[in-house]
Amino acid sequence: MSPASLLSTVLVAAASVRLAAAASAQVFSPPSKGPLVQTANYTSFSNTTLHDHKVVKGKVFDRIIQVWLENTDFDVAGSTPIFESLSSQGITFTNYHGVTHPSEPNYIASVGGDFFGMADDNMYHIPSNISCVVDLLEDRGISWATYQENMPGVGYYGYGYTQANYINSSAAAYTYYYRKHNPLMIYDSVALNAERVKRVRTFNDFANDVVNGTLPQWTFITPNMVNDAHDTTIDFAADFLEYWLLPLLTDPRVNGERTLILLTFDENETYGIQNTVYTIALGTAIPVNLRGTIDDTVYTHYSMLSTVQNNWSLKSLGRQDTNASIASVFDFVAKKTGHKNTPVAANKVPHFNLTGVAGGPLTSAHYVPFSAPNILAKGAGSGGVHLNKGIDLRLTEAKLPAPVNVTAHNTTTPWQMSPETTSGKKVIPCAEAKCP
Ligand SMILES: *[C@@H]1O[C@H](CO)[C@@H](O)[C@H](O)[C@H]1NC(C)=O
Ligand SMILES: *[C@@H]1O[C@H](CO)[C@@H](O)[C@H](O)[C@H]1NC(C)=O
Ligand SMILES: *[C@@H]1O[C@H](CO)[C@@H](O)[C@H](O)[C@H]1NC(C)=O
Ligand SMILES: *[C@@H]1O[C@H](CO)[C@@H](O)[C@H](O)[C@H]1NC(C)=O
Ligand SMILES: *[C@@H]1O[C@H](CO)[C@@H](O)[C@H](O)[C@H]1NC(C)=O
Ligand SMILES: *[C@@H]1O[C@H](CO)[C@@H](O)[C@H](O)[C@H]1NC(C)=O
Ligand SMILES: *[C@@H]1O[C@H](CO)[C@@H](O)[C@H](O)[C@H]1NC(C)=O
Ligand SMILES: *[C@@H]1O[C@H](CO)[C@@H](O)[C@H](O)[C@H]1NC(C)=O
Ligand SMILES: *[C@@H]1O[C@H](CO)[C@@H](O)[C@H](O)[C@H]1NC(C)=O
Ligand SMILES: CC(=O)N[C@H]1CO[C@H](CO)[C@@H](O)[C@@H]1O
Ligand SMILES: CC(=O)N[C@H]1CO[C@H](CO)[C@@H](O)[C@@H]1O
Repeated sequence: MSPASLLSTVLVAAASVRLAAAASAQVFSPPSKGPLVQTANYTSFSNTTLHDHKVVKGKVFDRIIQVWLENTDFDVAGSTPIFESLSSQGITFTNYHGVTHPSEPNYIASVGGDFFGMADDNMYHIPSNISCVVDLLEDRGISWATYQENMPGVGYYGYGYTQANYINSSAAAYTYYYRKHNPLMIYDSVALNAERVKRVRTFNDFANDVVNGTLPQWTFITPNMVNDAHDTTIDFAADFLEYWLLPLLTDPRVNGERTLILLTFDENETYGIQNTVYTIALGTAIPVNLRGTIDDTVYTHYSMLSTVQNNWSLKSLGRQDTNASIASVFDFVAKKTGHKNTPVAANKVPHFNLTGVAGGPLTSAHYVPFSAPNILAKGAGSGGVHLNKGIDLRLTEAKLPAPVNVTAHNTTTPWQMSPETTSGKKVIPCAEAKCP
């Protein structure tokens, strides 16, 4: 079947799903006069900009912007007109996967190379000796930032933020921002570092940075809980993209030369099936002859890491970012850099619709301490495995103890913090050295 007819078959199949979901929807309303205009709907105004004027040239792109939407099945996104239109301007990845369920572990995996067993959306932190993409980027002097819509101020640490409902001022206050969608804030190496945390920014800061010409080379963008489709529908998110993304696509301060823009979803909405999410690679970095095409290479959120490593010859994290079968470099990049991906047969694609079965440091049911990165791993960049200060290389995967259910001892993993859940139950983390 030709790529085009394949896509339209997929689209027709999903139309009914969309209609069913639309009934009780909130209606999109723009939070500001435009994506580059500051607004009181975002709580604090920005009066600082970054000062990132240096551009470290990559092999294929000089800037990457990830925009993450929420919980939508592949077919549902694909049958929404704006996605069809964006697909015609870029490359649609038809075999791109979230790495587990629910949201938070997917976000932390995309910047840290693992979800560390996490199987819920609770409040966690990850110790400073565990590296993430920021360590790799700073190694090579590549500027970075994350922009979180409705986060109330730069480097806000809290679990969520509830404010006046800007869409309907007579409705109850609304929680537009959640930390679970702000992955870098969960890594202590960022959150507890006074310089780095200034790069965990709001959408008002985004406006200020773009207007001042200082949008960094690596950016991660999280729209708020209604605009990203989490609390709403794909049609709502489509209206948001029309308001926010479309004007930026024609703005050279955002989509300037050699810019790659990735529009993706954290996870598929239906847990009982494979976790494929609709992902489009857009931007001036996409070769003209590939616009409007489909790429069916097996990718995951780990591909976001391996592709960046490959482009800028970065070190790796020595985790799943170096697992060749699930961290393929985007094909249009690999073709130019000469990187060889490991092909995965259609019947060998792992199931990524996991629900709480993996052991790791961020799960109370199967708690295991953090392991050191695999220092022998070979990533898609050059150079070795990055090691943060304080990492104990003796703690290899093989030497870790068997998983323990610390819940049975009335504690949680040491890396969980209050609030444990929305039920407000108090959290008592076990002290790491003494965890059962
Ligand atoms: C806040 O959002 C509402 C809803 O879209 C809009 O009517 C209002 O103009 C916005 N406020 C500002 C200052 O942009
Ligand atoms: C800058 O913004 C911060 C946060 O909104 C505010 O606390 C501070 O007073 C502002 N400073 C100036 C000079 O406006
Ligand atoms: C994701 O969800 C959709 C439901 O629309 C389902 O048809 C699909 O099989 C799931 N996974 C893939 C492969 O998109
Ligand atoms: C706004 O919220 C109020 C209070 O919940 C509700 O009665 C009203 O229907 C809402 N308006 C719209 C346009 O949804
Ligand atoms: C994951 O998806 C596969 C393929 O659709 C299905 O067979 C399996 O039962 C699903 N697993 C879970 C935990 O839902
Ligand atoms: C690589 O990923 C596959 C699929 O998730 C997994 O089965 C395998 O254990 C991983 N390999 C390593 C070395 O972690
Ligand atoms: C990471 O640091 C913590 C202290 O914050 C320590 O307990 C742990 O053993 C270290 N883990 C590794 C893998 O180095
Ligand atoms: C862990 O312990 C809790 C409390 O005893 C229990 O409810 C839960 O089923 C256990 N989980 C696993 C995976 O053993
Ligand atoms: C955990 O708490 C329950 C209920 O308070 C109690 O019955 C149980 O003995 C406690 N378990 C441990 C290991 O302390
Ligand atoms: C901190 C800073 O330089 N901000 C500037 C960003 O751009 C706007 C509009 O040009 C200026 O008003 C700010 O001073
Ligand atoms: C071939 C090429 O452009 N390589 C560049 C990739 O990125 C690094 C930055 O880490 C540059 O130093 C290389 O020159």
